[in-house]
Amino acid sequence: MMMRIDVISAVPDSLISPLNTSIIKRAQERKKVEIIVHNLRDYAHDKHKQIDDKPFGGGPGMLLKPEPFFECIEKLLCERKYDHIVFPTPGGKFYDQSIANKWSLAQNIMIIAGHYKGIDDRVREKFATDEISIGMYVLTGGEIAALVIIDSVVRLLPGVLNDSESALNDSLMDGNIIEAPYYTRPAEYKELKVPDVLLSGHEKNVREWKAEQSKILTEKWKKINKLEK
Ligand code: 6GU
Repeated sequence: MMMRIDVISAVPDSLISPLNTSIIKRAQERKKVEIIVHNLRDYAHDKHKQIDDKPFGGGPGMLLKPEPFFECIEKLLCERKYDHIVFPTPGGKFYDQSIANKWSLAQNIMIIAGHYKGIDDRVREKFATDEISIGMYVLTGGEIAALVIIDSVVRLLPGVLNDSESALNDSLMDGNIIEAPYYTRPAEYKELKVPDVLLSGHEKNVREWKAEQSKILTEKWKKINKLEK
């Protein structure tokens, strides 16, 4: 069965073109995933189609109202079960490859893309099963986090990547190995040269060079990110 991902957003246009580009587009064409973007405004039923309102207790800015989210989410929950109802928020658990690996086994995922300080908290409280942050920085909304999650999950689905794009020897898989750099023609460009060993045709030397580079880059990566040592 094909995976289904529903995303609810007040700014659905921000999701459409990234999801219809490159490998994620191809994954949908190959029927490996169905991604459905829901416009929050379609669930506003008052005469002005209002989806935001002033926060109780004061403070700057507007909040997304609970009712359109509840309507949309409850409709989806009537139609199918969801393995994960994801709520992107700076306060959530840090997203990583092991979460992507787990979620790639799901049948149905829902992502509720609100805005920071922009969503009535009862939506999170009532529906979220997974609260996720994508890093230590502040974004204007959950949409970019939703795209990060979708991209990292969909590329793991069987039949999405071609052999040449294979996920098997990726950087940041469980061994935390950073790969050696890659080069293509021309062998020299603006005085910048491709390492000789890669031009040599000597398979064993190439293999050893890649392993050595991978080790050096992995150590450097650990150091700049203050991991162990
Ligand atoms: Cl998931 N959302 C927002 N708005 N900001 C973030 C984030 C999520 N993760 C890190 N910063």
